[in-house]
Amino acid sequence: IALPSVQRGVAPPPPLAAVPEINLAAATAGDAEARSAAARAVARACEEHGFFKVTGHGVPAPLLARVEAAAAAFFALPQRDKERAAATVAPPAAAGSSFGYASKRIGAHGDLGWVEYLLLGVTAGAGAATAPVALAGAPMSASADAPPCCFREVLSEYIGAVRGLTCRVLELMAEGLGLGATPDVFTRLVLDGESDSMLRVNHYPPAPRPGLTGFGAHTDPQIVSVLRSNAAAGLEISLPDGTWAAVPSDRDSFFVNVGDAMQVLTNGRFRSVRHRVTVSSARPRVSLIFFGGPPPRERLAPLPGLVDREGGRRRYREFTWKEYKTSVYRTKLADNRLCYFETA
Ligand code: GA4
Repeated sequence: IALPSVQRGVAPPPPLAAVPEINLAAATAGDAEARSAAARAVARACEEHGFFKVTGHGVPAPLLARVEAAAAAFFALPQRDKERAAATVAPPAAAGSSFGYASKRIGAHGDLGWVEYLLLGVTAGAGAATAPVALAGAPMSASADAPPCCFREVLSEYIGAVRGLTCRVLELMAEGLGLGATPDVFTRLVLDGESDSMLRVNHYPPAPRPGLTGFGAHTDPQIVSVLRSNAAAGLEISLPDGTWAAVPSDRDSFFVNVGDAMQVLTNGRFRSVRHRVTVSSARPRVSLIFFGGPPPRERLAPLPGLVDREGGRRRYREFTWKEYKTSVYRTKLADNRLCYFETA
């Protein structure tokens, strides 16, 4: 496989001056005033950047350490073992998704990155944020004595925790939008038994030369994405003026991206943020991203309460998540996928 495109001679973007930051512990344990201030801050970050950082998240540090170690152990396996693990995965839960292990190839239309990854479907665990989750696409066991013997279990535990965190963030988003009367307007989609949510485990090996594209610029199709990485840098976001900013890594925090579906539901008020990963670091980057997605049958359209405030102009037509996914899997990574769903 040819190397992904290199941004030769281009200076790395400057670090994001002020990463919007939300302390979830302070927002949820504090008084009503602290909570509504946090909800407003979340809404502002989603409007301006479509991106913010979450501290005080409550996901135990030992769990983060275990999942990171298990991921590193999996990616350290011989290539043939990783590929064998990919061949033994459960069938994809949602049409269009490509679950399992892959190296360098992203999607089905020729996108390449300096990355290897596991893509897993989160297929069950309806009802409560704490309900156990099942995985589609997780390696059963790469080899008898290899570390992934417990990989599934630790990933399930991690997903349970990160999904709970995602729901608390989604509740703050609803409140920040003035939808406090229906706090579950977004969480119900992610907690649905048929929710098309996913976990992506990325490993960016040290780059053979600096400035290599690990994961090219794109927006995430889902409602929201919640990322955690080790201390290696690489994540960059596109600012409203089109320039890029590097996001300093922080292994003690989570980063939240607004996705395309959320941009639609909010009638464009929240921005689906373009982002990418550049591998310049000498040390490997490991990141885990939980993508909160709706059930395939779910009809998505701008929420009436938000359209009214804009004089009734609906910026997107109604479509099902299944329809959107089908469309997404026809596009290349960098493409604008929402334009086909805009109203005239
Ligand atoms: C980007 C966000 C998620 O990682 C993902 C990606 C998916 C894939 O890797 O299979 C896509 C990409 C993502 C958007 C456009 C299509 C589909 C690769 C690609 C070229 C799992 C997702 O849902 O969309």
